[in-house]
Amino acid sequence: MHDATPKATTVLTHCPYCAMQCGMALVNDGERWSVASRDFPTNRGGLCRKGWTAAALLDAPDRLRTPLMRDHKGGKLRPASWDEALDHVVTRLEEISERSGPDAIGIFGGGGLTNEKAYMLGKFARIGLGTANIDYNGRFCMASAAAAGVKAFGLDRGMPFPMEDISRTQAILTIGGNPAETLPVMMQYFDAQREAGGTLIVVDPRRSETAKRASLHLQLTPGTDAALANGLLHVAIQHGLIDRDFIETRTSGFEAARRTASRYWPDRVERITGVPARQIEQAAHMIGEAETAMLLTGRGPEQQSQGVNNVLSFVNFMLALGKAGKPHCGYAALTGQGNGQGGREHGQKADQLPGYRRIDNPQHRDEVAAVWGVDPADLPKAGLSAVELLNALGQPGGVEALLVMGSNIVVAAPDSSRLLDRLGKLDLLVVADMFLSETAALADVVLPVAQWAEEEGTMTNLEGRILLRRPVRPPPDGVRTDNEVLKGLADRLGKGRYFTSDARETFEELGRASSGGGADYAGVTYERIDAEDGVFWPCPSPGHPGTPRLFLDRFATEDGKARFHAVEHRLSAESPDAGFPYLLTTGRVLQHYNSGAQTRRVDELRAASPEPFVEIHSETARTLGVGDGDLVALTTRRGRIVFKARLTPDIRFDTLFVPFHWGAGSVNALTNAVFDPVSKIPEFKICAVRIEKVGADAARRLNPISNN
Ligand SMILES: Nc1nc2c(c(=O)[nH]1)N[C@H]1C(S)=C(S)[C@@H](COP(=O)(O)OP(=O)(O)OC[C@H]3O[C@@H](n4cnc5c(=O)[nH]c(N)nc54)[C@H](O)[C@@H]3O)O[C@H]1N2
Ligand SMILES: Nc1nc2c(c(=O)[nH]1)N[C@H]1C(S)=C(S)[C@@H](COP(=O)(O)OP(=O)(O)OC[C@H]3O[C@@H](n4cnc5c(=O)[nH]c(N)nc54)[C@H](O)[C@@H]3O)O[C@H]1N2
Ligand code: SF4
Ligand SMILES: [Mo]
Repeated sequence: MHDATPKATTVLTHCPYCAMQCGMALVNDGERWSVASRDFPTNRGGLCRKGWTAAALLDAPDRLRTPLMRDHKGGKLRPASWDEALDHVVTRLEEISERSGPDAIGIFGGGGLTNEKAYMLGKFARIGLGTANIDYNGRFCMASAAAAGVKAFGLDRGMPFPMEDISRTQAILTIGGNPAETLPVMMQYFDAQREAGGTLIVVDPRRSETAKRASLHLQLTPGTDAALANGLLHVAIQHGLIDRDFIETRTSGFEAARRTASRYWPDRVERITGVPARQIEQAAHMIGEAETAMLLTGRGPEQQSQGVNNVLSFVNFMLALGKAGKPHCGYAALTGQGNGQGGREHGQKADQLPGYRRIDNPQHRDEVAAVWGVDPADLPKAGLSAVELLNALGQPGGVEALLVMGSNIVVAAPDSSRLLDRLGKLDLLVVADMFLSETAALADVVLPVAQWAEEEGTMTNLEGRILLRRPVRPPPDGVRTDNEVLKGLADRLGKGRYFTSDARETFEELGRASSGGGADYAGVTYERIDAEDGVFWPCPSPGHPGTPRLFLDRFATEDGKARFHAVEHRLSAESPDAGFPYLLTTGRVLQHYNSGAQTRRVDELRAASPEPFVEIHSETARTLGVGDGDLVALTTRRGRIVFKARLTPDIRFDTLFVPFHWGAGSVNALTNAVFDPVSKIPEFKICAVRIEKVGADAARRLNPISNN
């Protein structure tokens, strides 16, 4: 442990960033906060570079400390008092609601919010404002995996087993996930698995940091995941690797999946995916012959217009092998955001009420209305999903006011130039953030809120383990918590009696509201979380131990069986053509987190990774006359942005990769907002693109969002 001076204060809490939610200690030496290691069962003392440097956020010089307002469109943001800002917001919201109905008000939440905030935000939308239109950035993130999990297993918990099980499985199949950069501290379990003789197969168009550690890397063409999965299933059936007993007793729907897979023989799959037939056979055998095996998916296959089907097709393969619902076997989606798991359970989704209840289910409506003390008939219906909501901004009959809490949509949403236009047409944009993010900078009203270590609250990590974040200090003067903001608005709307800003009270209420639902928190208290190093849901009563492992006896479907789904390979929305001959895919680097609003404010991270770039294969670059560090313009049907070229042998010849963490030159000016019909996730991972070398002048003209 840390050798703190006697005067030092130490607070045990968790990292502000990803779904690992690594345990950390924050130490104050009397002057500044710094991060120290904490032995917690998930990260076991480990932190990645983002975690180690997180304390810099607390002292960030450009931290917002007062509400800001604009007196008229196009005017400058000026400081305002909380009363002035909240009064103004409520006056405008009431006008808009009166004129156009409550659904003209939209709310956009985030998977980084604590459970208490996500829950309150959903409640605020439904009974504070009466709007149906609330959704959140998890729609960009876990939506496909979640929908597939419900379809196949009847319940979506990203990882249905504790993370440590990864080290105990013989074979791992990772599809389009790069945990070596995105969940770095988890790699200790992969390393232990490999040291115990296990194998790792990685499916990714790039030889990512994770793929570099793999026993086998299948470097597929972006957007061909379902073809590859069908190919694996085809081989498994042909070569007698499947588990007939498991299929018979624990699954349904195999026959249709088998028929579909019969058309995906390895040579054909090689032609579609670019993965050699021999490697497909090898992979099927490595997983099929292992005693135990796991499937892990990241955003690669999920953030596609076929995202749900892509996941289902790989789940088919695992089910056929009997590698699910058994110890050290199963499917996990690698959840992304800090509270990406809890944030998708408690009602900030357009179609959802707390505890994974559905807003279109009469019984679920009754149950939640009873806890809230309202008439179920007064609860709105399902609203617009994230992309649909953003598409409706400023449109006739659409959404006229938007409250954003926990997302930097200008950087993170697809087809962002179109979004910028529509944001400009809103009557009212309100953003709650601790920094003047690119989105906050466009707002009519900016509300400065507390950071992660300045308030209490729970987060549910990627294993479904509920954790407690402890404050190290109260928020600075002039700053309020998100739930104080919601309470302040609710008071002014005459709905204050339904709301509290107290985190513990909120968590108790959440426990009641989730009771009996799929994600049941009723038996969890802050004290238990503290004493037990986290509690796994479902935990329906105080005496219940929590549920580290799901599905061991039965799946959560009505008949207890997991379901196969016959899935065909379909083309993504755009394929390369003469005008746009390459595939553009997007993702992450280790040093930055999501839109970068936080990590770009940490000097060490900014120095380590200062600007956006495009990864291009060295051979492709050579044919284009592009050298390492040259400026290139990428053009898609939606926009044109200049990047620095980074030459690498580790990407396919036909594919370009750009991380999305920067405001200036956000790659999302290029991405396609088309979405999956079931999950409504946008196709961040695939569009057609042209690349050409340009000079420095062009760079200045072509990047629309100013730097931040
Ligand atoms: N350092 C860091 N860590 C993070 C985050 C961060 O921003 N930075 N964000 C967090 C969040 S919110 C999330 S959701 C997770 C995301 O975690 P990951 O899913 O691991 O991250 P990505 O980089 O988005 O995508 C993973 C891989 O998908 C590959 N890929 C691209 N197209 C395809 C395709 O068509 N098929 C397949 N199979 N693969 C493809 C990419 O090459 C990339 O290596 O990370 C979390 N952790
Ligand atoms: N091209 C491309 N685009 C992508 C992706 C991709 O792979 N490619 N991935 C998508 C995915 S998976 C995700 S999750 C999104 C993430 O992208 P965003 O939704 O932008 O998420 P963050 O950057 O984490 O932004 C959170 C914002 O909320 C603020 N914030 C943090 N904590 C709190 C809090 O407690 N309260 C309030 N009020 N504010 C807070 C931060 O300062 C920041 O401004 O991006 C999506 N966009
Ligand atoms: S792995 Fe995630 S939670 Fe852990 S230190 Fe890094 S960013 Fe923080
Ligand atoms: Mo995400």
